[in-house]
Parts: sequence; C-alpha cells; structure tokens
Amino acid sequence: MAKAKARAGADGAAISTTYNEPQGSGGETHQTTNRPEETLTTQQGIPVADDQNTLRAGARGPALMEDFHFREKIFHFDHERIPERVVHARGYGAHGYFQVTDPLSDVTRADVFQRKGEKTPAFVRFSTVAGSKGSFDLARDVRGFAVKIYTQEGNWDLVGNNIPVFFIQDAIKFPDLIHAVKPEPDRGFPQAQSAHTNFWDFISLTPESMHMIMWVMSDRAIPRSLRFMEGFGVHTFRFLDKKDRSTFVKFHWKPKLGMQSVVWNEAVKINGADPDYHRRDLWDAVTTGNFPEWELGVQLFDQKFADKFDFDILDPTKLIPEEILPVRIVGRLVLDRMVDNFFAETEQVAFCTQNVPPGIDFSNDPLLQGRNFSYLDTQIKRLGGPNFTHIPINAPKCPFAHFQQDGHMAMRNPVGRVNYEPNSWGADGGPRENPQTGTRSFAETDMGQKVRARSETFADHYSQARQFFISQAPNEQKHLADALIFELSKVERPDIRARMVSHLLNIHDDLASAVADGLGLAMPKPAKAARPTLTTLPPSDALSILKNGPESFKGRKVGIFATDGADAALYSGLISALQKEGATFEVIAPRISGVTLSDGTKVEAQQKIDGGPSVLYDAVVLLMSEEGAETVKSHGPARDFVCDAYAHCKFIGFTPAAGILFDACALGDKIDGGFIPLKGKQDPGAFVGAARALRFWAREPLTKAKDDPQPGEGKQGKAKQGKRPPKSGSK
Ligand code: HDE
Repeated sequence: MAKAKARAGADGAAISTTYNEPQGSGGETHQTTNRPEETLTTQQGIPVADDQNTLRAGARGPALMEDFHFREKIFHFDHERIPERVVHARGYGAHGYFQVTDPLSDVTRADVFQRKGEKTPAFVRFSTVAGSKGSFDLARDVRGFAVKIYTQEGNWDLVGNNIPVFFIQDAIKFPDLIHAVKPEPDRGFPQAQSAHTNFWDFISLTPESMHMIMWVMSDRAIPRSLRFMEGFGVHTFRFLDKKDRSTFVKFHWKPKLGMQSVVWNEAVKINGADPDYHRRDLWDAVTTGNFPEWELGVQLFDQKFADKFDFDILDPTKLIPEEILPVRIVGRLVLDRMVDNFFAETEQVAFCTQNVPPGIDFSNDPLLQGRNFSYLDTQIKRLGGPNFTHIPINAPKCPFAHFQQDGHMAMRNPVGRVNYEPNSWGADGGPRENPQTGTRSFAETDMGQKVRARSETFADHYSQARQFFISQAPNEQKHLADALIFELSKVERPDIRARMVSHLLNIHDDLASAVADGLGLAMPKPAKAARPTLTTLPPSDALSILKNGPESFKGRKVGIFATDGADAALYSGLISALQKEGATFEVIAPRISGVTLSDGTKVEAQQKIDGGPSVLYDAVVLLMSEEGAETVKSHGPARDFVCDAYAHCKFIGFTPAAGILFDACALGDKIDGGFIPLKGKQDPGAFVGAARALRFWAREPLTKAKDDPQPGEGKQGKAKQGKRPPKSGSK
C-alpha cells in the first residue's frame, strides 16, 4: 500500500500529496487529504525533523556528506525529468469512458464492441506535434488525439490525429519530415512552427504531402478547443469477426459540441495571453462537470469497395469522403475526470499502435506498419526500460499473465517456480496460450517480390488536395491562402517559395494565384505531376469546419468587459441567458477587485483588462456606464479588446455607453449585424441567439474562388445526411 503524506504549506496548512500505487492491480491511486498529523519522511520512511536547513559544521561552516535527507532530496530532484517525446511532446490528458451505442458484433469479435450501453474505461492524450513540452498551445500544427481504451481483452490504443490524412506515405520518411519541421539544427529555432525554410524545403520536394498541407494550412490546425475538434485513426484498419472474416475500417471521433477554430491573428495573440489556453479549457470543462464528448464513427468497407475506389485505401495521404462511404456512429467517448498527477499519468502514458485487442487488426498501410515498430521502441527510451506496462496508467485493467520478468524497475514478477512455457507443472504451470480466445491475425495473402518501391496506386498527389480546397467555405479558402502566404513569407529562399506555388497550380488556380500574389511572385510553371489532377471529385461538406459547427452556444465562453455603474438588470439577464444556453463567462474589469453595478451590487472580476484580452473569448459584451466608458476609452488594452473582437469577427453585445469606446477605436461607422445592442430585457437572449453562429463572418473581406461550385452545391455535398446549413456569412 502506498502512503499518502501531508506537508505543511507556507501558511502552515496541510497540503495533500498523492502517491500512485505501483503494485496495484489496475492503476488505482490512493489519496489522503489534509492530514496534518502526518510526518514528513525520506523515501526510505525515515522521519524528518528539519526540512529548511542542511546539516553543516557550524552555522557558517561547510555542508556535511552525512546529511542523507539533503542528498536524497537533491538526487531525486536531479532525476525528475524523463526525455520528452520526440514528437507530440506537449500534451494534455484526461480520463473517461467509451460506451457502445450500436454494437458491432456483425463485423468484429472485439469484446469492447459487443454489448450496447457497456462502458469501458479510457484515457485520452491530446497534443501538438512539433513544439517541445513547454511550447504554446495555439501553434499552427496537427493535434494528436491518442485514445487508450482499457478493454476486457487488453489495451486498445487508437493513436490518431485531428486530421484524417498524413504528410508521407512511407514511415522511412518520418525522421526527415520531423527534422525538417523541428528547430533547425544549427540555430535551435524556430520553436513550434512550420513557418521556416527547412520545413517548406522538404515539403516542396515531397508532392505526396500536398493533401496534408491543405489541412494544416486550414483552420483545422488552430482549433479553438480540444473539445471542438474531430479525431481520426487515419489508417485503414481491419475488423475481424468470429470466423476471422475481415472488414476494412476507418475510425472517426466527432465532437458533440461541433467543430470550431480560431483565426490566425487570434492564435498568435492567444499564445502570448495564455500559452496554456487549450489545457486550461479542458481542465475547466471537466472540473466543472461539462464533460467533453465525442461520437465514435466507423467507415466500413470490403475489398470490392477498395478495388473500385479512386485511390488506394492503404495510402495514408488519402481519405474516403463521407458522402461516398457514410460514417456509422457506434459509440461515445466521454472525458469526466482529470488526472491526479500530470507526470504519473499524462507524461508517462505510453501509446503503442500495435496494441490492438482480438478482432481488430492492421492493414498493410506502410505508415502503420512502420509505426508498429516505432512506438514500442520510443517508450523504452522514454520510460527507461521494458517494464513501462507496470506503471498504473499503462497497465491493462483486465487480468493478464505472462512470463516476461526482471529488467529496470520491475514491479511485478511471476510468482512461483515456473517462468517458462511449455512446462510440465500442470495446474501450477502458469498461463497457457489459448487458440480460441487469443488474438489472431488476418490471413493476408498479398505478398510479392522483395522490393524497395512505392506502389503506382499511391501516385496521385493532388486530386484530394483540390477536393479539400473546393470543399471549404469561402472564408475558409481565404484563411488557407493567407496561411500559405504567411508561412512562405518566413521562408528565406525565393526558389522554395516558387516551388511551393508550382505545386499549388496542380491543386487550384485560384489558390495558386492568391498565394503568388500575396508573395509578390511571378507565376511559375506547374510542378511535374506523376498523375494529372482529377478535377471531377466533387466538394465534400464534411471537410469544412464552418458547415459542421454547433447549433448552440453551449460550451462556449463570453468575456464581459464591465465598468462601475453598468446596468445591473442587463447583467443578470445576460448571466441567466448564458447559463440557460450552457455557456460560461468571465467578467473583465479595469481592476481585479471587480465593479459595482448600477444598483450597488458588487461583481467580482476574473480578469483585469490587461490580462483578459478578447482573444480568450468566443464572443464579448461591453457592459458599461458612460462614466466607465470615458475612463477606459484611452486605455490601450481596453481598445485592443474591442478592436480585436471586431477584427476577429466576434459578436459584440454592447450597452449604449460603449459607443464612446467604439468612437475611440474608430469603429463608430462600422457597426454591423455582429453588434448586438443591449438595452431591454429581451436583448441578452438575442445576443446569445446571435452568438450561436460563433462568428459574424460577413465582416471578413474575401478572395473568392471563381469557377468552382461553391461548397454545398456539389452532388455529394447535397447527399450528406444531417448536414447543417452554412453559418451566417459563410457564403
Ligand atoms: Fe506518431 N509517434 N509516428 N503519428 N504519434 C509518436 O511515440 C511515428 C503518425 C501520433 O500522446 C511517438 O510515444 C512514426 C501518424 C500521436 O503519447 C513516436 C510515424 C499519426 C502521438 C511516433 C508516425 C501519429 C504520436 C513519439 C510515421 C496519426 C502522441 C512519442 C510512420 C495517425 C501519443 C511516442 C501520445 C507519437 C512515431 C506518424 C499520431 C516516435 C515513425 C500517421 C497522437 O513513436
């Protein structure tokens, strides 16, 4: 049994400390809170009398070697770090469960999918890819979406991303891709950015990355919240039924609260205002009982479908549009508990793509095959040895029995005399293999000559990139072009910029000209393409964020910038409208002590204006008295609050006195439909109603694609079930 210890805080109050239970059968933790009677000890359990002073020869003399408490404390501190993950170093995890809503016993024998309503414990770690552990959350980057489901037949790790395709087709190129995106080796910068010469050099020489580039330059790469993004297994996997018959499967996680991203200028500012924006958001949601939720969907298909599909289903740079192959919703993932200790759980969690229970199997996707080597290998380096499954967060929660033994930090070894198999010890001989219930592989017959070659069927690099681009709403297309211009403007070599534009010409002329124009570049010739771009693929609404946003303002956050003397009735009306909607809010005030409303009510502030810029909120309200507005109108952060909310197309609720601030920000003649006046009782409700659209996109100037059907007008786009209409202003 682990002991929980308490230590005295600076104010003398007891602070609880939690220890993980290393010997536990399933990773339980023991926590004892506020037990001031407990005595501080060394790791060996020896009570400590003085934790403030080292033992020394005389009050001003040298320290003594025999001070074992000091030496142990410093030794442990010196070893507190383990290597950060080589990619996905910055991450944030939470516990929850996976629940089956539509059993899949028709296609898989995987135990986790058999019984409707059954809940299975899960742990999820979200991450960015390029930045190191201490980097900021709103980097333009792919987000990791790694899920560990502790099934009754072993751990299933679905180690996915928030983007359904990847940069490369063969795992052997992964180190090159990551070297190119990470800080350049001589100078050690830039941190957590793809906007630099080496990255675009590699990309412009790697045409297979073009589809993924569309996604990472789109708003998908700057999500508003980890709660508002999709997840994908990326590769084609296999389900195996009881008779080992195979069905191909692609996995999708769909956020219950819809998708939402920020705009780039906002991302840049959030990184300064709150580098922990995403983790704070997840922490706040889970700890206040607003449990984030995703639906698990599967795309199921057979060999016949694979044979007639336009692209190779083993190629991880391609997706199967939902309009061609609908996503069947089979379960839900709910995150309802934060970790007890970040290091013990989020840092030590070890995902391995090869962890699949019976009934789930791999395809020959060359990236997946490579990953199946890499993940186990990396955990041994990171966690220091082969016994990382003894760490509670990694241990299965089902019974397990094997003869693996010894090694660094072994917490569990087989008991008894037998540690080998086969053996003659009968019932005392330990676990035996079981051909009936044990995991079996698909009887793959697809073998060939030993070659180092890329299949011809992987050679089309541009068609789905084009399909992604034409599926975006005009605002999204503009963001994508702007992102490319931004990133390529950070590239020091003009030849690399031009090479990238030559690829864009194979994707879409409008995109290529917008980017060439933004870079001030003469239009180059199109890049030589291994296959001509198919211009017949229709737009797919499922690929757009704006067409898959939420229907309510639930889970979103309003920043209420209030001053003394603001209307008390409007304030309380606003709070109840937000609460009714399931939205949250923070009060931002000139001073952190808060404000006094018109009826004398005191309202606490969560942020002083300098620390609560509008980029942290989904919509803002300016709740001001005339006197209050006069006081703040020349204050820089107050003006930035308003200017940024306007520039980022946010809905702005305002009391009449806020006009003073609008004038000070030169916005007096720019009041549009995104400004919601707050005067009477009904107005707070009207503000929340408008804010459901999340942004007033009509405010944003556009560069329009000329000759393509607008998103939603294509044949496939119309076919999509449950499609939501584009949000206001997205046309
Ligand atoms: Fe990873 N990847 N990866 N990756 N990956 C790692 O494993 C690797 C790829 C993904 O929260 C590493 O434990 C190779 C695709 C996530 O702990 C490492 C290749 C996808 C996470 C590794 C890929 C991913 C990782 C580093 C090309 C989406 C974070 C630390 C063949 C489907 C998991 C670690 C967490 C982490 C290797 C490509 C997702 C080095 C060789 C494609 C979400 O093993």
